[in-house]
Amino acid sequence: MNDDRPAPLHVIDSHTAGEPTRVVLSGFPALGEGPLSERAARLAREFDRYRSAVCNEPRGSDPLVGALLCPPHDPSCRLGVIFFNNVGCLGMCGHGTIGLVASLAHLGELAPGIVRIDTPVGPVEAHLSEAGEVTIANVPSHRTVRDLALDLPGGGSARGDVAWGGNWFFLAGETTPTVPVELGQIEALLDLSRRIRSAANAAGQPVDHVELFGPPTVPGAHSRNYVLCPGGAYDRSPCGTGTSAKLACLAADGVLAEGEEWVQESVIGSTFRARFEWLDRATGRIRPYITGRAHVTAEAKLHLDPTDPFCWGIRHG
Ligand code: PYC
Repeated sequence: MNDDRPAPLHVIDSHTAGEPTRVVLSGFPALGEGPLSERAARLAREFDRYRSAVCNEPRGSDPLVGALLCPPHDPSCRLGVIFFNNVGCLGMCGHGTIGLVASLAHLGELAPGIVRIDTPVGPVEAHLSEAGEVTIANVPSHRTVRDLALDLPGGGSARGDVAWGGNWFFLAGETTPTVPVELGQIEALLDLSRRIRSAANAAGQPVDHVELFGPPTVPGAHSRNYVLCPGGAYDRSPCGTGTSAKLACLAADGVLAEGEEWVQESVIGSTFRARFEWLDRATGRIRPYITGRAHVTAEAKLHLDPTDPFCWGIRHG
């Protein structure tokens, strides 16, 4: 055994409504103390290769979200977590929080009940039911721009809202071209959503995710979405932070009442149940509640062999 070999990373994998999460339980370099936002910045500055080793091929895949378990900074929290993906760190991750709670329950480290979790964008609360469902009380969410018109690079246009749900979203209404939110249209959805994100960023909007909508196909669902993630993958789940941003827009438009249920279907046909409570009607700030279920798929040690040319993952860009 080579003595220079970094310690293996102990991970547990799950999927939430089809979207994968890999919780890193141990082996990651220590990020020190302080707010999780500062620790995420340190991760990106000094240990980005570990993020890539966890999420990118050959060990990971484009849609995979890593969840580094760490001590909380906020004293009201029992756990801390930093989420990351194939290209960098995320603020919050709804499906990832559901995956984290289900994974810790699987390991016998969490019992049904409420757990507060610190994240780089503020604390969230998760409730694990006896039946294994997880409900997240997400960070305060709000819409910042209504009905923004965008001319897209390469032609076409889009109108939609910009909202915060723990990450920044452009939620498209009308688009030209119009692409059906169907699995058979993934390439066209990817092309359209990438061009929307470029146009939103060029217009000075801090958008990292793009959400397109279509009619639901699952009984009881209100809408079906397609969500472009920062690294070019699409979310297999209905996206917890994206559904939070959607709730903020529905609340601001007066289309959904406080406490009323919204069932969001994903492009693969999985669902989250959602509702909100008002935090401040004047500024449009809401507290979103997102309910879903995760299933554990694997527990593993990731080996980091410095003689492996792809030890630190096949990087994007
Ligand atoms: O569920 O919030 C979410 C999420 C963000 C990126 C992928 N999933």
